[in-house]
Amino acid sequence: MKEALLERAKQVLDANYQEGGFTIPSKGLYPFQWKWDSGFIAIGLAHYNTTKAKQEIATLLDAQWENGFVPHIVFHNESDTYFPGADFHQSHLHPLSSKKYKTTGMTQPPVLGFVLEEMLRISKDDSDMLSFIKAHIDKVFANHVYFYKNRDPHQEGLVYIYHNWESGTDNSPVWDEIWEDVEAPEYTFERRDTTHVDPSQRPSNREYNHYLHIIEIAKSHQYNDQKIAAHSPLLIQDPLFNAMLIKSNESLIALYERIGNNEEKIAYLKKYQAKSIARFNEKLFDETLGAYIYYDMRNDQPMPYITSSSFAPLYAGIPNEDQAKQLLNVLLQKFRGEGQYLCASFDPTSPLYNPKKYWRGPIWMNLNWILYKGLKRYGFEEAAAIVKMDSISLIETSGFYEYFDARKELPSGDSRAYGGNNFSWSAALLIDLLHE
Ligand code: 2M8
Repeated sequence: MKEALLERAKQVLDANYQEGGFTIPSKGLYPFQWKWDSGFIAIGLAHYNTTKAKQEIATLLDAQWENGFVPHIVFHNESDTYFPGADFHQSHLHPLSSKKYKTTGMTQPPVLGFVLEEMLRISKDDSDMLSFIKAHIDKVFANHVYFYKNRDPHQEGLVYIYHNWESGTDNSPVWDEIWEDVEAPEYTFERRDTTHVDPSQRPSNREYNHYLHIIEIAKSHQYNDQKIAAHSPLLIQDPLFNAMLIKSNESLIALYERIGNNEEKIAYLKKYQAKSIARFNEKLFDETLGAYIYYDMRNDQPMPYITSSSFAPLYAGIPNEDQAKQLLNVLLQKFRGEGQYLCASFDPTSPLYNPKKYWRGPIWMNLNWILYKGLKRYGFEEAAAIVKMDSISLIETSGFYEYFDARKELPSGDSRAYGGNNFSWSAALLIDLLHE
């Protein structure tokens, strides 16, 4: 059974592999290279094809900008199955953007540091993987320096995102209150995502107007970070994004220590690591909710929502023992409750929860993988086993979909899995979970 599932997962990844040396998330729906998708994909590939795993990361880093920025999409090829494409984003507006590839001018959660460490773990520390890491780690380090230099205007150790697409959790209900205060123009555009997936499972046109509006603002400032920080209506310290940066800092420190002769970089990372963790706990932990939340820098106020991102700090070792226990309680009570698989992407007890719509409720395998690792880190073995079991059985019974309904009992006729099929990170992370 396990072998057959592994084989199917490899087939999904291999079918999504492209000649340019990267893997698309899903045919038709996402026809380019995405930043954090590539990170998760490389973890799966490392289990059976280290050449491709290394190539996945090398290709992504090849599109790094001269200022250390790593974009969220690399447009290696032309495709008219996706909107907005390279012509809309116009990354060339930024003077330091990649001269080799067209990309977007926004980024995604900084997963690459821990991805490198995972690749080394999976490849059983082989010297070939270590030489690959030696050759690429400075680019990832430069990406962290970019974040601390350009995305942390108050020098807090917490970085901002300026677009909901940077969070990776695109249409989370968390962003609703931002849109309420913004007058986005009605653009004329042709959605392509809704030709691949039922529109009821995707963001609305109104939301797309907001997404495009922020890009237009960023473009009007040539993607200049300082100007974006001054003008973007969305300016958020996101718990997932910052937890990924902190986890990746930790991995870079461990890898540099292993490589040796990198004392200055280690000292830099350690300085930010201590500051970031302290500020994260001070600013983003909500004592009343017992969970990590978001901070709206534009309106200078906390955003008290619990999402699957609220648990990501466990993976980065951010919470103390007491905070970790509070998180576990919230997870088991609100997210598992009586009849839910783990882990819904948005608080199932909230009126804003929608079990079928994209990042407004369904389960996502990358967040489940981060949660599983985090629970293990704190010794919450039972809860970790539930997350692992739920993840495997959802894929086994429904297929390698993009997202899954968390409700154990579904209304008759409802399907369990949605979005793109043969979705790469669902396959890649299942491979990793099956090897655990
Ligand atoms: C989704 O986002 C893209 C925009 O980046 C889209 O909806 O067009 C998100 O789920 C994101 O997290 C993911 O990286 C991307 C590709 O899988 O799709």
